[in-house]
Amino acid sequence: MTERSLVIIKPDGFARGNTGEVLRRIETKGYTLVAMKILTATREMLAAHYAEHEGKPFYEPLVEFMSSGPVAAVVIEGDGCIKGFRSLAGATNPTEAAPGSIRGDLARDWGEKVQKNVVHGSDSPESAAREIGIWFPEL
Ligand code: DAT
Ligand code: MG
Repeated sequence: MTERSLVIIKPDGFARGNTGEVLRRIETKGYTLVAMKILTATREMLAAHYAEHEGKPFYEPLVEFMSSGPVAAVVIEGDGCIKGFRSLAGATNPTEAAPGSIRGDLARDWGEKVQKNVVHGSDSPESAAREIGIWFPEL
């Protein structure tokens, strides 16, 4: 079924100039770019986006990190793209992410309280709809 996913090139990836590389992998895979913007997220947006993680030890460092600089937010489209992008992204922990995946190739552990892993990708159709509403209310 054709679906959409929210992808974010996080502040670490954006600052290191990885946006083009991530977009290249998405396009090479065959997914379509539907909308894209560069912005610095507010704490309010991130509180909504990461509501499921509130109270966890990495929550505050995560919100701090995600609001620390510009990100590229992208809506992608294609059959199975939610699961497909999660596969392109690789495991959450960049040390465990397989070589060949975005996180496996472009990210590493820096010994901080939050794992900086270059990209976000929605994890279900429900999350995708909710997250696209936060980042692209105009869609
Ligand atoms: P994902 O981004 O793979 O969906 P998640 O939703 O569980 O992972 O967590 C959101 C982000 O928070 C994740 O990309 C990196 C950070 N994070 C998750 N678990 C962590 C942990 N145990 N320690 C440090 N940072 C963590
Ligand atoms: Mg997640």
